[in-house]
Amino acid sequence: QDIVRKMDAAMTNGEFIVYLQPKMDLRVNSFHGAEALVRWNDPQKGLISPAVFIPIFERNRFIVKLDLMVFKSVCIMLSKWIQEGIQPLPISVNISLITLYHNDFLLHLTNIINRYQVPARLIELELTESIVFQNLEFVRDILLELKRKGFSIAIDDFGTGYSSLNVLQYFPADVIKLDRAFLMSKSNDETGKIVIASMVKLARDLNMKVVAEGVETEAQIDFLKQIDCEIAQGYYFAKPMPVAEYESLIKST
Ligand code: G
Ligand code: G
Ligand code: MN
Ligand code: NA
Repeated sequence: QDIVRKMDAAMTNGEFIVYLQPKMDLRVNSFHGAEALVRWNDPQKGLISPAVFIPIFERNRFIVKLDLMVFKSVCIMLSKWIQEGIQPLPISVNISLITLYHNDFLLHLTNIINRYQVPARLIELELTESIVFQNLEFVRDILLELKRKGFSIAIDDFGTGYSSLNVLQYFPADVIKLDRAFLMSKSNDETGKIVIASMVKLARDLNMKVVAEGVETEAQIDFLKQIDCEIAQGYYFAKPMPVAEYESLIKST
């Protein structure tokens, strides 16, 4: 448990930093909100990508603390914007399956939003698609409870796993996020385009929003607009950036 003590120290030292990546509303060509993505600023190694440390933290369960820290940072940010009279756009937070299963998860979230007086509707919780294959009913109940509290639910990495369309029917999601690999593999040929277009239509018919992830090219944007996909996120618009940079970006528009 030496490593966990080291992680605790890193957290106390403020080594975990929240970046934001904007999401764009393609219909009106304006900001739709942002996704919070954590980075580890290690004093020796510099900025470390979550792709490296999240899997480790999922194994040693430090992820529960980290997800809650990110959630709290986002609440502090939103509450500051509200106090400054800035109309805040929603922010999404990634929640690992381990965190979702933690006994006091709901209690912690409720305590934090109450403490910072943040309306739950400004927060979207992103859960990766694979969660939906384990303990179906248990997960569904938690999601329903989160929705009752006002949070939005997004299914992240959609299209990567073995998701069936059943997932969309059974899980009370508000948003599906089409995985970047899915967009890349499908948007280049006619059959792939039909698959994406049908998925977007299905989601819309089920009253869900669709966010296309990993959008890098103008051609992808044109295609997404053509099939009425409303929201896009990706390097084409902006990479994940420090909070101050995001603030000045949204203030300048
Ligand atoms: O930021 P980047 O694109 O490198 O993120 C890599 C992966 O890490 C993504 O799958 C993302 O969902 C995950 N990730 C980023 N921040 C968090 C976080 O705060 N909590 C969890 N559980 N996952 C995160
Ligand atoms: O799993 P999740 O969707 O949370 O992962 C988000 C990850 O995708 C982050 O690591 C982020 O930096 C990365 N990302 C975001 N936009 C793009 C993009 O346009 N291209 C590529 N290659 N990666 C992206
Ligand atoms: Mn995500
Ligand atoms: Na994704």
